[in-house]
Amino acid sequence: MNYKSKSLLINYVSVPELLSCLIPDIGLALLAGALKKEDHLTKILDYSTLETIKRFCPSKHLQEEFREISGDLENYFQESKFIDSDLLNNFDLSRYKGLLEKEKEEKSREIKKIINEIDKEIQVMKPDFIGFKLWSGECFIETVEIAEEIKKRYPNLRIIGGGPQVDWSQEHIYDVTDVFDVLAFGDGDETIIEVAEYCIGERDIEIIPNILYKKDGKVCFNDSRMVKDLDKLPLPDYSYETYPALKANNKLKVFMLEESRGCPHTCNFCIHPIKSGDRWRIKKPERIISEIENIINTHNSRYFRFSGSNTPNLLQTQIAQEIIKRNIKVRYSSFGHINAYRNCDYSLMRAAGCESLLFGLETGNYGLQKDVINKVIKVEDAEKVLNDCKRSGIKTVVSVIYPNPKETEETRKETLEYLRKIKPDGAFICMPFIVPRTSWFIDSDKYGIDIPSKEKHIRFMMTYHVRYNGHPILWNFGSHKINNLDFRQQGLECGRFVDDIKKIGLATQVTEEEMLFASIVKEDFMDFALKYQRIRNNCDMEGLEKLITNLNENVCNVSN
Ligand code: B12
Ligand code: SF4
Repeated sequence: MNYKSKSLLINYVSVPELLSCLIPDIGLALLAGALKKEDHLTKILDYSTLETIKRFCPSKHLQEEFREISGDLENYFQESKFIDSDLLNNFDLSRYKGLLEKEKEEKSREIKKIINEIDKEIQVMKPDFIGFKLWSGECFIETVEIAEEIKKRYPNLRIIGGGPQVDWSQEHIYDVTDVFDVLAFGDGDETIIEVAEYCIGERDIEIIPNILYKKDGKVCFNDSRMVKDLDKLPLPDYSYETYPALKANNKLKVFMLEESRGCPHTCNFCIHPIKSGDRWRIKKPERIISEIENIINTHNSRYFRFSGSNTPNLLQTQIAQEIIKRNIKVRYSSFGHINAYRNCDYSLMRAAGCESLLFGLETGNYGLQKDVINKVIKVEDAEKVLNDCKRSGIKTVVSVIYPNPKETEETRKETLEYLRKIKPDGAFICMPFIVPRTSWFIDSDKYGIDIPSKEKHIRFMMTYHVRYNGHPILWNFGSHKINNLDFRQQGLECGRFVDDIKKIGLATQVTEEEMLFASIVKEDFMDFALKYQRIRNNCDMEGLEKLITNLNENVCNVSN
């Protein structure tokens, strides 16, 4: 077969921390589907795998050193224990940072090997371009390191970056590196075809939508364009030929299911409507079901997580109706919005296989909801939705930001009271992220967010690494202040709030997808989450392989 172009698409996330990082990457699978449909050859090299976790596992000696100083702080969230204030106040931060440096040295040896592996792929395929998915966190710096070395070895090979980091940071990526010939933001499905044509000299760069690039030292932005009809998109390509990491148990065989893009709400902290549009674009339920059937037929998996940030309630109902009509046995989890979900038919959704839902609350205080978050959710509405879910057997997680800008002792108490009243199965507490291009970033002064240098803050957000399971004191530090609290104090406050959540008897830091994973092996979700944490903290690679194998062996089963 004569292909128009050849490419490698790379997903590198450094050390995949969450179990959900092993879910196959729908973004790259979609790009591969689009390329293949137009006769462009492509292959996905996904390093977010079990193999990568194993190869980045710190040496025994380093593991012991970490354990010695972090102790209980490492698996703080899911344990029901509380952290002694002496441990926090006396925490040896500089020694901890020293250990992180040592960890970096160990990792850099593996990164060199990864570069050589990519090099071998290049020699075999001789691609016209390489596309990197760019995330934020330490993985961004490492991806840049990989891309720069590849560029050094193959100066004429075009290197493209795309994905969430570009949505956040846009032209600021060029302050860090010039390695990317093109950066793609927003929807990539149509852009990737035009980028491929550009890379083989068949399209002018000026007319490709959703990209930025450098010309004569200046950054040029092209127009943005969203995919109008999601139903017309090719199916994501999860074939072993295109996506070899899916072989064996290197990835988790739970799949993302794209039902919608965009969100009509404009919460002040959220990038989603900026990236994907401030109105919903939805797929027809029949099309969604055909994607489900495709996964069942090719990978024998019946477990899905919807990828939309705010799945419309009507679509939820229609998907459930269609699943029941066709008698397809599946389990799935999704995000939802309490205000829109007040009258959902939860019994129907449960009967269709809905296992768990995550609702963004952010705060229980009306003033903060209105002035800081821009999402007002009445306690009685939340109570009704969560009770309805409970009665139907659907588990719920509510996410809360703490400390919010303008947070006070009073608002803190109100949020706790609110949570006590609505009793979700889990509460997920996040520190506030001040994401570039959002209202919290642009109008920071209005919210009492003190960002000494916006340039520096963007740089910080590019590499910000959340250690999801460790106490926030272990997270890396920005220079911005919220309510006059520096970053370390925000971390301590967040930890104090998590302690209070535990005291009111709620499970913390468990996600709706972990609830879905636990249902595959019919375990209590908290036991499952804790087991995963212990395995990771003990670097028990055998245990991890067993856990993933067990999940993958059971994704074909759905029982009541
Ligand atoms: C579902 C989800 C996940 C799933 C991902 C499942 C999967 N592997 O596909 C899970 C739970 C694993 C996950 C994990 C993480 N996530 Co997440 N996630 C999301 C969420 C809710 C939806 C993403 C999605 O599926 N979108 C739909 C698909 C189709 O879009 P897409 O993947 O972005 O790809 C499109 C474009 O971006 C573009 N594109 C993507 N890559 C490339 C590459 C090239 C070359 C080109 C041209 C185009 C292109 O084309 C694609 C098709 O249109 C978003 C929030 C949101 N609604 O966007 C956060 C979000 C993307 N996640 C975020 C983060 C930080 C993470 C983590 C890094 C967290 C962590 N520190 O561990 C991890 C790492 C991811 C990993 N693979 O290991 C951030 C991204 C921030 C950033 N700037 O990087 C977001 C925006 C949430 C937030 N905090 O605001 N995530
Ligand atoms: S937080 Fe949720 S509801 Fe608010 S804008 Fe983002 S996606 Fe929409």
